[in-house]
Amino acid sequence: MKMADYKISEAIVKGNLELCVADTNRALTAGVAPQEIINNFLIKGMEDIGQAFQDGKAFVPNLLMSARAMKGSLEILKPLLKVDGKEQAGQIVIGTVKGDLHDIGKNLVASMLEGCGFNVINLGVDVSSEKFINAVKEHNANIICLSALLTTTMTYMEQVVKDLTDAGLRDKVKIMIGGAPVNKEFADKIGADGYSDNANAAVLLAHALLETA
Ligand code: B12
Repeated sequence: MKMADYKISEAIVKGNLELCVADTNRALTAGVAPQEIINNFLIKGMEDIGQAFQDGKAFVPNLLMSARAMKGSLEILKPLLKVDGKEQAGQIVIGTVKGDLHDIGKNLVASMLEGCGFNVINLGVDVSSEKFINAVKEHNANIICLSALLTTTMTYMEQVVKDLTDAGLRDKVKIMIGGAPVNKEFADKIGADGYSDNANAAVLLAHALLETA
């Protein structure tokens, strides 16, 4: 069976949960690695539907259906990604910043991190700086992940960095940011430790930051 024979990405683009789940199981049975399914099919499917949306060929309900299909597949893969017998890779607090309700990408990042051995505390959307800080303290987090999809809310990330510093926590926690409007320059400008534009790279970044921590 060739990789191209699996219709997982297409199922995501079409928002077809049943096909997505069935083909994920088919690929697993044939011995395709879970990580490979995520990298080659899930991320590609979400990228394709995102592009279709940008081009005006898909609409918000399509995106939500796609995310639902992608999640169906991810639920099957997540337990298989768990690192057996090893210690948790780290404690991560993640959330979409205050004023922002976008959570599809953030949840994708959270699931990938969780699947790759991190203990993830997902605070949801519209998360205030205070809530982030309390969660970092409560869970003794080594990484905090901030997501924003709006140019009007990305600026709040700077506030979170500042408040973490004022709370004396800046040296204890690495800060990762992401979301469509942010980039490396912005991450550097606000004093974050890293940025990535996709869920897969977010996992690599988290590992890299903790090894150097
Ligand atoms: C779906 C969507 C919605 C849904 C959100 C549903 C949900 N549950 O998330 C709904 C309909 C609710 C919505 C509402 C609004 N939206 Co909207 N929305 C989108 C849309 C179409 C897709 C976003 C998405 O899910 N992409 C797919 C995911 C997989 O990609 P992603 O989020 O970028 O995440 C990836 C990376 O960025 C990265 N990543 C993300 N977070 C993080 C975090 C970390 C730490 C790391 C390392 C990486 C990382 O990894 C992810 C996975 O690969 C975008 C358009 C677009 N193309 O981005 C507009 C968009 C973001 N929305 C926009 C707007 C304006 C709004 C509204 C203000 C519209 C309105 N007038 O009501 C409201 C705001 C509501 C609010 N207060 O938040 C604008 C923003 C413009 C701007 N520059 O500020 C966009 C760009 C559309 C546009 N072209 O105008 N929206």
